[in-house]
Amino acid sequence: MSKTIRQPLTLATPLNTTFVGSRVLVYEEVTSTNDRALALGGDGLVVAADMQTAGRGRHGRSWHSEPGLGLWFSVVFERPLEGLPLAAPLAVRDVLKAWGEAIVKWPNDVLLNGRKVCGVLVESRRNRTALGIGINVHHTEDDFPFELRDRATSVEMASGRTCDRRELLRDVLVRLDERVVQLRGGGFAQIHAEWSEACRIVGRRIRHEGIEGIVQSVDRDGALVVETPKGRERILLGEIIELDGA
Ligand code: BT5
Repeated sequence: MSKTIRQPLTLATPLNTTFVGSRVLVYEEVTSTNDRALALGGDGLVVAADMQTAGRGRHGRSWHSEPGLGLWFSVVFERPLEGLPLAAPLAVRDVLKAWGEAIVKWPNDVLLNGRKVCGVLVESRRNRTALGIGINVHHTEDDFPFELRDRATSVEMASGRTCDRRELLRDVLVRLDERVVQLRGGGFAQIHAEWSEACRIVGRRIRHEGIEGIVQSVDRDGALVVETPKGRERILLGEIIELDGA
């Protein structure tokens, strides 16, 4: 298993952004970049780390953060901003298009060539929000734990090309900044529509906790509105199984 940190994580060039990256702090090790971001605060602050000892996903799941092999970072927002969990995967997808077939998977994963390459975790404490993004970059299959090997990929695995983490971080922060500017300028509806389209989930038959139905729409919180034999259900959390390829 490769444990070598290939190149220290810094930014490739200064950021020319409006909001994201007002400061950028890079740590060798943190528990979770979201923890550090929420503790420090500062609108637009980016906290990145080579290593997370307790990287996490949603609902208490863990996020595998092999040291030095990925981008593990968080952005701080000091005011609530509706639409962040939708805007972030779109920004990552737009950058990763250059590295393979990048698609957004409901609710906020990004897949590269059909496997998960990125996860997004938005957490808030009072008015402060941390937008956490994890992107696998240098991993080979052996760098993932056994149970993830058939579901996860990295930018280099998917593309077969060498990727500079520093450049990828810069590209993602720049794209993210554009999306944040769009959201702050009243662009929620547009981002919601784009994200909803990108998830390709409307019209599909799904199963969730024993209930089956057809997805009618995705509401403003990102929840699926599903028509089931027992009426309309709203699914915001948990795993869904897609039952057809429509
Ligand atoms: C996510 O949760 O996908 C959100 C992951 C967010 C990670 C970032 S890293 C920076 C910041 N700091 C943190 O502590 N977190 C954020 P969820 O949808 O719940 O998916 C978690 C599931 O993805 C796990 O249960 C595994 O099945 C799978 N998984 C874990 N690590 C993975 C990895 N590195 N690549 C692909 N899949 C992974």
